[in-house]
Amino acid sequence: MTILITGATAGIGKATAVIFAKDGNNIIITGRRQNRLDAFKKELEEKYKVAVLSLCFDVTKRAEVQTAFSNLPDAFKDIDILVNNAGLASGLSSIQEGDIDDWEKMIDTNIKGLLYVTRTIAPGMIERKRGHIINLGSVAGKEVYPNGNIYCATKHAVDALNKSMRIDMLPHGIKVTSINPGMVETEFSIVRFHGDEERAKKAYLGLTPLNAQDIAETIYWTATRPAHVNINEVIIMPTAQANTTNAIRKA
Ligand code: NDP
Ligand code: 8X3
Repeated sequence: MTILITGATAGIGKATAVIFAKDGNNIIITGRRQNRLDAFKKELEEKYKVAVLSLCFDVTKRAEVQTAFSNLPDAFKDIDILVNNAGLASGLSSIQEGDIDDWEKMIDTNIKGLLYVTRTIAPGMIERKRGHIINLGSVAGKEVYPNGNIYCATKHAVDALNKSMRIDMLPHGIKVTSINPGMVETEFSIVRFHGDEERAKKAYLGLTPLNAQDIAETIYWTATRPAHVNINEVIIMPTAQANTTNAIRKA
């Protein structure tokens, strides 16, 4: 199979690429950081002897998305699985104090970026009557939490889009799944706090969060069910976190 994973330079996307590469699939990795893409492509090719295509582009730039997929080499043309993973939180502020640049970044990446990629890839799946779109939502797309406002709104949008895609893809036999994790320790909080690593660490203080591998395994599980089974959505939490506002932390 050919697996396209957006945002594969770090965290969940990177772990997902590894798990599918171990299985011998062709992998397309994307992200904005060329140096990371280059190193990761080499690592996957050498360790797992699979074909890897790296595409460096920003999912928020519509023209870049279209160009990136306009001329795929034959080995990568027939994308079987799209993992819409690229996404971020930027800032954690009340609605009255939030930075509008942060808001635009989240809306452009988590909603518009996901849409640009999906609009580009879905028609090929429909033509081939085969495919699976896996969207990274979040527990923040199921509930809200203090100061989470815009991030939560973008992930609620992903939740709605996931349900809509499921209906639109139904006649074409294309599977659609959303993965909705609670706290996962990746670069997510470092990005949310604009590079403040100390503040990012505090998000996970006193508890064991999920890790990228936990989510990659869940994505892989949904992608490897029999043809007649579609997992519509998964909510996956650390054992120490019940929902967005209740977590147990050791002193
Ligand atoms: P990371 O910050 O570790 O990874 C995010 C990835 O997204 C990177 O590869 C980054 O690549 C890519 N990315 C971000 N913005 C863009 C962009 N504009 N264009 C292209 N690629 C982009 O975070 P996670 O792995 O934790 O997050 C992955 C997904 O999981 C996100 O959608 C996130 O919302 C979701 N999620 C995360 C949770 C968590 O607690 N960590 C919980 C629930 C959901 P690059 O910077 O190279 O462009
Ligand atoms: C990330 C989970 O609760 O930190 O989507 O926003 S949370």
